[in-house]
Amino acid sequence: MDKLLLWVSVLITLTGAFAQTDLSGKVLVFPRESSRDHVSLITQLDQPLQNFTLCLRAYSDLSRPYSLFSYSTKEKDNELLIFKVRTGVYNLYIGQSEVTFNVLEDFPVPVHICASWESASGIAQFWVNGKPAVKKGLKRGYSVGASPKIILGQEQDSYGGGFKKEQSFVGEIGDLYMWDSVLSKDEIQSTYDGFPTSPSILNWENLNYEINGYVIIEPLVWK
Ligand SMILES: *[C@@H]1O[C@H](CO)[C@@H](O)[C@H](O)[C@H]1NC(C)=O
Ligand SMILES: [Ca+2]
Repeated sequence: MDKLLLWVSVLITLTGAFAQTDLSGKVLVFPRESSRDHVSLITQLDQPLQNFTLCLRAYSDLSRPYSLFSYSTKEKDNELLIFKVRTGVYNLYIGQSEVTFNVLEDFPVPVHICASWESASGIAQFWVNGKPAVKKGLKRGYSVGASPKIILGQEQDSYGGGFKKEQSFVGEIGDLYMWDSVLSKDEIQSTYDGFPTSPSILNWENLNYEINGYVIIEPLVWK
């Protein structure tokens, strides 16, 4: 590689690594169905996770199944996946296993979703609009793998790829936060109210991301 090219690629790498953006009051709009459009969320996660909580807001009028949050590792494509099956039915995958949560939900309305999991007990919790679904359990003693590819807008069937149009997300996503601990009921409530407590893995107010294809940042108008 010639010197100029090398410097340009170093610069792009540095810019990519340190571009932290405050997206508060904004959403990512996925305006069309495709097998390509997506957003990669970049985070330093070099240790496996024993506990986590993930929260986000979403607004979609899709009635088919779709991915809300796709976290894959080199070993497992569904290492951590939130997949909406249909109105009122969500699947949470950990390490390729899944549990189903049934919630009371209208269609189409904006939702605030939180999912948490604790390795020691295997207990998974799912909250929709601040209300808890029945607790489930899976993958007790497991650790969620490190160095993930985290993708919004598409469901990964391989590390950073393997997208299917029929599982893509069309709609708006905002206020995404992820912690390396299980949040309490009060912490879930304050996140739902718009006051998240110090997220450690992903922070919508300080987000490192990369847009691929047709995804637009717009004001949040439905909260
Ligand atoms: C995960 O949660 C368990 C139980 O709450 C706790 O004992 C453990 O220290 C936590 N692990 C990490 C790495 O924070
Ligand atoms: Ca998959």
